[in-house]
Amino acid sequence: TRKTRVAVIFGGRSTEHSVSCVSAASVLANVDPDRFEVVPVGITPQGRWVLGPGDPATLALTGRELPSLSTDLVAVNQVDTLAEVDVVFPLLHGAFGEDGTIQGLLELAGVPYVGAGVLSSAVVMDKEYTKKLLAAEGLPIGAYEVLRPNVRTLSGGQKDRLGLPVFVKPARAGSSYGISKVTSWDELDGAIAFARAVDPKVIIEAMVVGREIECGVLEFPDGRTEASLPSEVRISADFEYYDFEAKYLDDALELDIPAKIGDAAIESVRALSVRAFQAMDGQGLARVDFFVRPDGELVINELNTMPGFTPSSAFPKMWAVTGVDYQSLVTILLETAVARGTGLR
Ligand code: G1L
Repeated sequence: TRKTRVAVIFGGRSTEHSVSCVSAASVLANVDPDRFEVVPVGITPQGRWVLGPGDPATLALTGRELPSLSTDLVAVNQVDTLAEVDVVFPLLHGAFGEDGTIQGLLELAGVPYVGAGVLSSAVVMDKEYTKKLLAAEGLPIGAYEVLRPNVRTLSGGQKDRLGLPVFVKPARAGSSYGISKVTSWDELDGAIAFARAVDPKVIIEAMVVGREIECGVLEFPDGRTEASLPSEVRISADFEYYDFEAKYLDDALELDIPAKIGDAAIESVRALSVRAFQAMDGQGLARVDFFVRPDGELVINELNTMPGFTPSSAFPKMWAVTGVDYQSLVTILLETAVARGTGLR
C-alpha cells in the first residue's frame, strides 16, 4: 500500500515565521518514514507558497540566528499541492494560521488536517470568546473586561471590580505582542493604545497570583481524548510574564514535569483540561494553561491550539514524560486527522 502523503505547511506571513520554521524542522525530521511520505510546503514572509527546502536542518535554530524561508525556492500552486496530499500538518501561527483561515481553506480543499478545526481555532484565537465558552461550561476563569473598538477605557466601576495590577492584551493575537502589565491606573490608557495597535478589541484581565501550570490535551485516532501530566513553568530570567522570547526561544523556561502540586491537584488539572478542550469543540491537540492560587484554587488562563512544537517545547515534553515520545506524537496527530477525515461530523 502507498504511504500516506503529508504536507507540512510552515513559515507564513506572520511575526512568527521563524518560530514556525524551527518547529517544522523538528516535525519534518520526525514524520515516521515507514508510514508517511512528507512534502515540505513553505510560505515565504511575502506569502508565496514554495516547495522545500529538501533538508529540514536548514530550518533549525542554530545559535540565536532566526531561520527564514529563502525566497529563491520553487513556487508551487496552492490548489494542486493540496489535491496531491492525504493530510496536512499546518504549522502556522498567528494571523492566517491559527485563527481558522487555513483550516477553512483545507475544509474547502477536502483535505484532512492535524489539529483544531475552523470554529475552535477561531474561538481560541479570541480571548473574549474563549472565556465566554469556558464560563458557559462552569469552568474557572479570572475576572476580565473587554474594550470594544468604540469604547475608550475602563469605567470607575470596572476598575474597582478588577483591582490592580491588570494585564492589558490585544483580544486576538497568537503571540505576546502588545501585552502590558499595568500597576497604576495612570498607565492604563497608554497600555490600551499599545494593545490597540495589534487589535482594536482589547481585553483587560485581573492579575491572578499563583503558580503557572500547563497541561497537554491529545486526541487519539480512536477518538479518546487524554490529558498529559502537567508541567510547572518556572521562568529563570527576570521576565515579568511570559513574553515572546521566553515562550519560543525555549531556554529561558524551566519545566517541572510532573508539576509538584500534589496528586489531587494534578488530577484536577487533567480533568479540567479535557473539559476545557471539549468546551472549545477541540480537535487533535491543545495546551491548556492554568494558575494555581496559593489556596489551591485552579484558574484557566488560556488555551493554545498551536503550542510550541519543538522537542524542547512544553507540549511535546509533557507528553514525553507521560509516555508518548516526539515521533509517536507526530504519528498520533497525523493518524487522528486521517481517521477524522474531512468535513462536518
Ligand atoms: F497541527 C497542529 F498539531 F495542530 C499544530 C499546529 C501548529 C501544532 C502546533 C503548532 N504550532 C505552531 O505552529 C507554532 C506555534 C509552533 C509555530 Cl509558530
